[in-house]
Amino acid sequence: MTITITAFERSPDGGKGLARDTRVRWALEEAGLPYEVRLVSFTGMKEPAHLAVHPFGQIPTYEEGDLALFETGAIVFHIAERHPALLPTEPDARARAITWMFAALSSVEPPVLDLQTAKFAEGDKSWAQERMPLVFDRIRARLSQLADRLGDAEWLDGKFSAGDLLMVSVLLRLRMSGILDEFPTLAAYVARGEARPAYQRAFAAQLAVNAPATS
Ligand SMILES: N[C@@H](CCC(=O)N[C@@H](CS)C(=O)NCC(=O)O)C(=O)O
Repeated sequence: MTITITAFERSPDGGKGLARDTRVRWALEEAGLPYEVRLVSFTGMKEPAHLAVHPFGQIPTYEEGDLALFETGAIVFHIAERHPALLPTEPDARARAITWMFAALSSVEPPVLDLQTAKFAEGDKSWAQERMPLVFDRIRARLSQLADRLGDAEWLDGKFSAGDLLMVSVLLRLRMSGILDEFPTLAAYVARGEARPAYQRAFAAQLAVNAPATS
């Protein structure tokens, strides 16, 4: 059955791979599953046809036959459940990998996204600069804990899993801030994720859509 995901018609990041379709593309590439992409505009995302699949009017979505999913955590989990390349089959290792998926999205992504909110949604407020150190401190605190747990390991729990895929995807959003470089083991961890052939294919595919046109 054909898998169709949605992505921005033109991503605001101009092809840096930060839009969340990249993590779904990455999971599909790791699993070796072919997929098609339906591009949607910001207006189209808020129209009934897209809202029927994604109640919050966002990307990405995932459709396969009668199944329609939204939320990258659920989509990556759905892909990973059927592919040992992304989730170990041994029950305890599998449960730990799933724990890292939740950790990426519920414990690490919120402070990371707060930086984006502070810069882009609140940057013009009179109190924005005052709040910024707090935002950075919360990110540093979380990264420090994550770096402690990762130690010198290659991945978070044994072999690469969907937990690493989501964690690397979340951490990539910090690259432009420079804060990742304060944690060399995490920077190296992210670089290992980016070096995976499946990530490279996912990145290239989104770039082909989003790269600024050259004259
Ligand atoms: N928690 C959701 C977040 C989805 C999300 O924020 N998507 C962004 C693109 S990366 C979007 O569609 N933004 C446009 C909008 O919210 O109008 C997920 O992980 O799938």
